[in-house]
Amino acid sequence: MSQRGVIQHYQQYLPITARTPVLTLGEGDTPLVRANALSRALDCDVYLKLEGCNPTGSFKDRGMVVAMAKAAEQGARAVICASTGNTSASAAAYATRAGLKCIVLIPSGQIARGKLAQAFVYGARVLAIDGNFDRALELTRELGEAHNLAIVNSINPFRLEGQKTAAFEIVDDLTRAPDILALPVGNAGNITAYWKGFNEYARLKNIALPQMWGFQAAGAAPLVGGAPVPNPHTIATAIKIGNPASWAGAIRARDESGGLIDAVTDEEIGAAYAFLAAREGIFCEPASAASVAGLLKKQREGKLARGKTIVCALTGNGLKDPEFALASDARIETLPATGDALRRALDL
Ligand code: AN7
Repeated sequence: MSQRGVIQHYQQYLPITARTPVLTLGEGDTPLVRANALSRALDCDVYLKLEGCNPTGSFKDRGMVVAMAKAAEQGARAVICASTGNTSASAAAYATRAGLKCIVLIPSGQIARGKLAQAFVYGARVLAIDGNFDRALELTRELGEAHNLAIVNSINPFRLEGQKTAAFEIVDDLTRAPDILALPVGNAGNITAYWKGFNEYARLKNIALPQMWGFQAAGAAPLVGGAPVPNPHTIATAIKIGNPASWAGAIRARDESGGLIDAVTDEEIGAAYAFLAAREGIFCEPASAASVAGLLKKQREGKLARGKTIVCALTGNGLKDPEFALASDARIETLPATGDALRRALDL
């Protein structure tokens, strides 16, 4: 039993009591891998935090395990969440683990297929609404409060408590904080949680704090524009969010760290996604590539100094969204089943 999971590993830093069930699916302890090609491209020392290696394939599992354990501890009968996909996959898995019913509200037709498959297979009640994520979150708040359902979106503070552990792991691996932590920003729970984690660890371990660099998709960039976006649009469906719940937390992380929140276009996201897969051997989902797209943009603008130590949070696994992968570059050659045909095709 090598895998302890977030609750057991980090209980001293989490609001865990003797009555909290020690749930785990083996979340956390994800790889921090050096990105050699990206380091050369940026003239920096760049590492990728592979959050797609979590049990349901995204960073959400770190916070979900804590939120679900607390919901079980507090005697919830069911949990509810709104989701652009990853939260629903994680909630469905951990609810099953905790023996709770799970209700998921998703924007109809706007969820990557892999995530939808997960929510169904883990046994959640999946309801698609004729509206976007922001509306689904409003409805989640309404139903959760009125009917005593535990809300497991990142407005649940236990989610952020669990998610902050990614910052701890990065500091433990590097023996310091990076100069810059780059990540995609949607509902802004993750940037808020990372900043909390770095600050707590800084007090305990006397380390310097990183700058927080958050990146939103250009068609869904309320934090960059300074106002909610009523009809957000982007290929990166995970971060297609127009009115982030943790707005204030994101602004605080940006300002207190001397960092920035900027926008990247869908084209820039697609290029970074392809770069990571073809040059680094790392398959993340489109939203995750926004962090790398942002770094490449800043470097082009001359706003990234050389020699920095950078960690990019790659928040979700590329297998979540096979349609995006195949739509962008599907060139499958079909050949006769003979050695000669293969030799001709391969110039052997
Ligand atoms: C891969 O699943 O909001 O800024 O409902 O799935 O903490 O919202 C997902 C968000 C980045 C943004 N990368 O994180 C949901 C959901 C991936 C994501 C984000 C999400 P936040």
